[in-house]
Amino acid sequence: MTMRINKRGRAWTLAVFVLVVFGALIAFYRTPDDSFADSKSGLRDKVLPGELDDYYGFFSGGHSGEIRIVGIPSMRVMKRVPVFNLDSGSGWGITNESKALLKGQVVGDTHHVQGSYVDGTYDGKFLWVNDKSNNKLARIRTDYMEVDAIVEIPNSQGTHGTFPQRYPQTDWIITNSEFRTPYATDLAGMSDKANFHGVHTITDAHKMEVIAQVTTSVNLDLAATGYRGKYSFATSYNSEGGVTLSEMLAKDSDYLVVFNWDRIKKRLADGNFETVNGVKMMDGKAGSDLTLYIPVPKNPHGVNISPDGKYAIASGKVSPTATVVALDKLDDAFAGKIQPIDCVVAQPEIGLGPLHTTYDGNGNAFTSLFIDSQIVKWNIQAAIDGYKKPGAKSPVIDRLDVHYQVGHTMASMAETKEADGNFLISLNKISKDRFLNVGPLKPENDQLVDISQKKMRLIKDEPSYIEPHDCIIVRRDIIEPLVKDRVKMDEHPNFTTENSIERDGKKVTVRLTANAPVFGIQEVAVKQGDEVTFYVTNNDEIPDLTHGFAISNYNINFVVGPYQTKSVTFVADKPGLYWIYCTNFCHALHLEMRLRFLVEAA
Ligand code: CUK
Ligand code: CUA
Ligand code: CA
Repeated sequence: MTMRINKRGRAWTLAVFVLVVFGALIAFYRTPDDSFADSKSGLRDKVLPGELDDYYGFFSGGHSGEIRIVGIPSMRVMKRVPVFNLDSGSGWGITNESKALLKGQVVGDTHHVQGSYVDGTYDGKFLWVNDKSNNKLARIRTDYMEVDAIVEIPNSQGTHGTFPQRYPQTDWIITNSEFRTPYATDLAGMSDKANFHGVHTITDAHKMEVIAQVTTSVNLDLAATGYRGKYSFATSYNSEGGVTLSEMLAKDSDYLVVFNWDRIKKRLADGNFETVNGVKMMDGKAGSDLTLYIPVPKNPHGVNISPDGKYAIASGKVSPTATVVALDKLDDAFAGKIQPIDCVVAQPEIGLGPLHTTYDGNGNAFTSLFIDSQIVKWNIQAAIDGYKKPGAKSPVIDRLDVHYQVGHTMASMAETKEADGNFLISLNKISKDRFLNVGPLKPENDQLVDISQKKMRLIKDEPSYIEPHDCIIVRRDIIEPLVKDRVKMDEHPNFTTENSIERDGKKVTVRLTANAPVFGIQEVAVKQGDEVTFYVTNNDEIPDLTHGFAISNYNINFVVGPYQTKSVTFVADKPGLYWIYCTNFCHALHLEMRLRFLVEAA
């Protein structure tokens, strides 16, 4: 009997021992990305049903042509804002108002969303985003979260990097042309690579008109502006002036190009420029007093300014380094007192495929490593202290595996002087095994990371539709008070509170109110071949009460928000009766909200 109890006791002890050891091993091998537990830092990383997020994330949508508004930390997509694309959900690209901005465009490639600044931080009023495919820049007003202006950037292809002026406020926006092109249109001119140029374009942020362009012989890729309103920046990976991959990789070093705004302004004031295709053009090629060419190792990609305004950090891409440029040396370099290379104050080795750098506001940089699939956290001052000191300690503090192949990374408020070091987004190009298989085209993986502690902690995986390149993370208190529930009704010159049908020859104009659950007119009769314009005003003031307007078989479908007016013009070319109906579920009698459109055969 005693024997058996002892045996049983020993078995229990052994079992408990094995469990403890196992538990300890599991705890030991738990990498930060296994941890979905609550933050130890006190950072709120969960948003429960009914709660609101702390930040607005504005994400570019890549070749979907749109931008997206994402709540952070929940990563919930709140809204897709169509920009350069056609959007059936809102009717962007269908209505006269959006067509006037799009000018026939139905595709776009948005890479970089940026916000408007006052004194080095966001004022929350506007966003800008580039279109790399059709060389345009769009502005979004944040009160309605709609595009209100689009400007074409002439003489530029691969219009890629874009950044607003940060100080004293956003009056200028710069854009870079990644693809060098010639002005010539004859075969000999287009074939001569010596004619190819990059352009750094300055656009008036208020008027949305191009002010001037500075040309370079090298290509210009990512963009940044300083915190003093004096300089803008472009990385160049094609200092070779090559047109093939091998040519563009020939040299070991390319450039960070710096543009001097005081000197550009003086040239404008003096009339010291050429006019090319209607644009004031200045030569900023090597040797020009407008530009400074700082050598950086092999085919650099991103350039980001630290929130204290002291440093520009260019990521090496083909080189495993980040290059730290001290901005307080630029004045001397432009004055010829020091060489461009003397502005480089550190060049730490950080890992393979550095693309973009973001900041926590505490002196640390976080760089995305495309090839290593990591975010690497490193200390800027440590890198400067160890520069060119053999045996110096690595400035790297932490590495976080991300899944997989990260492009941009962005921390909360990191592109402002108010960088707060709370959250970081890793925009990963490949999601591979992280989500259900949905066919050959997989989602991207946008990962949310807690950077409030020494070690980074992965909080969340979020699949996303193609293909956010970049984002900014803006504190809620900056944006939320500006966002409106309804538009100003008289903002549209043809808003209507009355209903009418007018005919002028073959032109028919219908003014139509929409009040849940009725349209103000029940029947509109026209003749085949008439040119018909509908102005539709939503007269409901209740927030969120949106009406739709679709004409059966006429390829017309759009929505109008509270107090909003939109219009559409088309030729009534198909005879018959076509029901016009509300597409947006607005009322218990939403389905009954419709009218007859009669087209009498010619
Ligand atoms: S580029 Cu895409 S990952 Cu267009 Cu900002 Cu670097
Ligand atoms: Cu109006 Cu549905
Ligand atoms: Ca190169």
